Amino acid sequence: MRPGEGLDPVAVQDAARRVMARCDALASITATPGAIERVYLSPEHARANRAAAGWMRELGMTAREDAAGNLVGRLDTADSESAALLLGSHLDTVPDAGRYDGMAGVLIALAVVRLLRRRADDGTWRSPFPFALEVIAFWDEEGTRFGTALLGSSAVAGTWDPAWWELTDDSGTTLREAFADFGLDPSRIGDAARRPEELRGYLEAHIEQGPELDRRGEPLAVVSSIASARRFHLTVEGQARHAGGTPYDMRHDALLGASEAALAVERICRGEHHAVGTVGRLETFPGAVNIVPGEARLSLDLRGELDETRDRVWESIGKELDVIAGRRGLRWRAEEFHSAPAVLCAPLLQDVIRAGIVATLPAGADDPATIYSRAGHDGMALGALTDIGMVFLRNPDGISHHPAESVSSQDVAAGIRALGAAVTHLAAEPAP
Ligand code: HGY
Ligand code: MN
Ligand code: MN
Repeated sequence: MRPGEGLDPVAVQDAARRVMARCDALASITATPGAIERVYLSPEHARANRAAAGWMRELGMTAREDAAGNLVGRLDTADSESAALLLGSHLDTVPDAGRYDGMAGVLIALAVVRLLRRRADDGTWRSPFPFALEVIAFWDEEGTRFGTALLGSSAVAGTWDPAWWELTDDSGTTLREAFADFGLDPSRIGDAARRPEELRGYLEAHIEQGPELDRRGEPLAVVSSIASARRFHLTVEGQARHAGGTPYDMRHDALLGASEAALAVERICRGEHHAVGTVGRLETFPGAVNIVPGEARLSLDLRGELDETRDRVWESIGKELDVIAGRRGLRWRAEEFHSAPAVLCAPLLQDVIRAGIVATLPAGADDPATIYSRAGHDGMALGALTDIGMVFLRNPDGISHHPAESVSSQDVAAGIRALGAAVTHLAAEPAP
């Protein structure tokens, strides 16, 4: 089968409709009626895994939950010991999420398996390639429950940090307790780790979560790299005082200091082409209407195309915080709770993704765009284990981490064809 051929257009459209319908089905598995929220080691995690495991088994795949709660489906070749090409994305969400961030990638991967699998003589379904096909549904890509992101993919990459066991969620439940409540054994976390020789690589389809493809009027793009990330809890300390009796020249207002800091983050990052900083959460204490805020706690999500861009911006923000604190008689401190380096998508996997997208385009069309991902993805963790590649799907208006997040069935069909063709191209490459 020539790359990109063999995928019957009617079957692809049918597969795209199934992806959209199953994104809707997964959207109904939520902790928050009327919104989408599915966090790590929750009852919704278990329900989503059960649904996806059923979809894997109906394709003739085996399906198992690994020691970190990720769901792993496998379609063997004739040799059950062969290395596997890993496809997938994540099924956990941010609060009040859209229904395609992560979910579309897992379901597009299953659609590709459905379209590429072949019946063996004994009637079982097999991977027709020199590698098995695995589909993984990672958990805790977002870090919504415990703050630190990429927990599930870090377990698979073998980079689990034992310090994470003491992370707590908003109710004070530790990650260790949540593991046990979910039915997982913390002492077996190492069993989730895969060995490099087991894998041929990792390919993920994901909505762009930005406006570039929409602005270009193109359905798909090759991803060159995934931006680096650092996340902080910032605390600004001033002095709580009477809101009426305290003249301004005696105030050390933590909220105003934090507000200047948030504006400084925007100003400094706007000055850098490939860095972005966001204050997503701000709380004041004691938080009464008639008390000057004595303390402000804010989150900072910092990203850069390159680690050094991100770190340079963090240094500038720190200097600016010193100036603000000095002027207002405040103190500030930072606690970093997540850090992930930028990860390059492997050149070979960029090439097969590009060839896969080209296979979906009319003859003579321009080459597809190659863009870096400003959003984080599980590939940031998996890059420590194996080669990673990504294909982006157009995300109208770029809105994501919001219920208005969308993707068209047509672009999902294009994504299925492109990922399928990329897998076929990779199979034609000599094994490493
Ligand atoms: O936050 C991110 O960039 C990703 O969606 N987890
Ligand atoms: Mn996300
Ligand atoms: Mn995502």
